[in-house]
Amino acid sequence: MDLRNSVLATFLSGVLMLTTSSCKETYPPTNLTQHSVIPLPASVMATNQTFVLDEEVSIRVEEGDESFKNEALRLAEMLRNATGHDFEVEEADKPAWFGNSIMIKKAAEGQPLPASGYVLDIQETQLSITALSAEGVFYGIQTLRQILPSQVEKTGELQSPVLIPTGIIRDWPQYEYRGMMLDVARHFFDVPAVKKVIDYLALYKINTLHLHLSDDQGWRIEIESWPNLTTHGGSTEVGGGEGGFFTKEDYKEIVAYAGDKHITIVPEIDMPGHTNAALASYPELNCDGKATELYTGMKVGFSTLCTDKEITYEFVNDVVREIAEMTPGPWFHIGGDESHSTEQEDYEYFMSRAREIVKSHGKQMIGWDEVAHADLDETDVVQFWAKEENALLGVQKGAKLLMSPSKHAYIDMKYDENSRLGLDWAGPSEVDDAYNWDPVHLVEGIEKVDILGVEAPLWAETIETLDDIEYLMFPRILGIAEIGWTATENRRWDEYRVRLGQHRDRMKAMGIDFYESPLVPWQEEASFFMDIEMTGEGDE
Ligand code: TNX
Repeated sequence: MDLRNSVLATFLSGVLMLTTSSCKETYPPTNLTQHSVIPLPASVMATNQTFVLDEEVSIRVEEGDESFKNEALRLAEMLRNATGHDFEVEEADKPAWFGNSIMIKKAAEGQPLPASGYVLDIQETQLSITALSAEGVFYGIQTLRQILPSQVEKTGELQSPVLIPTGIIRDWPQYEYRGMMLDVARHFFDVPAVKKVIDYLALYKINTLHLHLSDDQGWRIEIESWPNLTTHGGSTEVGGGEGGFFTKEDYKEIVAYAGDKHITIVPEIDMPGHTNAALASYPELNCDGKATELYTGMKVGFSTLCTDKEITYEFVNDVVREIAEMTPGPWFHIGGDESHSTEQEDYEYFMSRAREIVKSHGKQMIGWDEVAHADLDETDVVQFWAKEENALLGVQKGAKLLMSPSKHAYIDMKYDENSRLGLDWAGPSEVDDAYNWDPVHLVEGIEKVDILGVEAPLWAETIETLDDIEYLMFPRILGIAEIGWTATENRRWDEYRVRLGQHRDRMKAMGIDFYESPLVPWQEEASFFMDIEMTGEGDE
């Protein structure tokens, strides 16, 4: 840290202030409220000065808490990758003597800040992220990341110094569960693809990834006590491709990778319907004792486990036990949708028993909304996708709701009739359809306290590659992220679409193949972070 740089920094902010006040037409003021952060933060206050982020910035974290230190290291690594400069993390609770500092701080207990909230306080010589938990710091870093130019998403392309507008962002989420579901059963997606999805979700503060691990067309998770599930049941997919599956090591790798980014994995084994891959792998799971053929079509509702055989419950117990053992998160999803070939009475009996099995392995059950007909209590979660009366019934039994209304939240739907991928039974679903809804107002009679959160399911009948995932996910997933995070009264489509339009360069920088919806005013990102050259050009 030398005096020269500190003087340069002070000089630069001086020049910036002069130019912004003297030639407003040429340069926008450094106004933090002109950010385009998604999801929209709870409050943003601008103080119209500049923090200079250059190679001399010292990243500091208070001694003592490893999880906070990890977040500081993460920030240093992000800046190192982007600029090529070697940022170090220092353990100190005071800013540096010379030069500017970024401080990662633990909020004092009793601060009026929710556990996963953060305060990003940008002053002229000091930028701090304060939170009660490492998760909160992580979200503060994601906000800072979006305030930086999109080159931050690339290796070695961020030119320093970067001028950051000063101000204070106080922010916290509305809902505890902000999720996406990836169907790896209809088509299989491998570990690198799932990790990419996790990377994407993290930037928008989504904290849950639900993996749909089994369906008629494929079983995708190794179960040691029932090995044919994957060797046979995992060997194909929609259209007849070769399928695939996660070994236990793969699954653990995904769980750990997600956990590092404060994302919880929710495993789903869909039952008693959507089970043809299992029924083809083990004859004893069928009522007639005969294995079915593998299935590579796109129909639903034709398969069922045999609900009155005891072996079925041994099977469910083994599967839930082996997966629960590898899953640190609190939830286990047991499907329960579209069991059209199971008698209603058998369905209710089966789902109630499967739920008990989930509980016996220390997890809370999630089920698609039909599960509301089984025994439920306040520890269970009903995932609303189709029937309002099921959502209400679930709430009457004390369960919480996870909102995935198919008309709005199903990101496997086509955007319009010309979309190159997607289904259309609940759509089409343009970017405004995916944004313009409120979890509380979908079902008459439910209240915010009944709702655990929101989730956007990406079913995979029509998608086969990471590019395909990106096309259906982006940009709709940003809207879902905002619905889960930002208070309804602060959300407006007209304002959101402009902010979203400014994410074009960032998505491109990340290499995302997104759908350029005609409803969004796509544009170059605004540069309230002017660099030196621009400041120079501003002189008249
Ligand atoms: C309905 S939504 C399903 C899935 C399909 C999806 C296609 C739900 C709980 N079940 O099995 O993949 O539609 O959009």
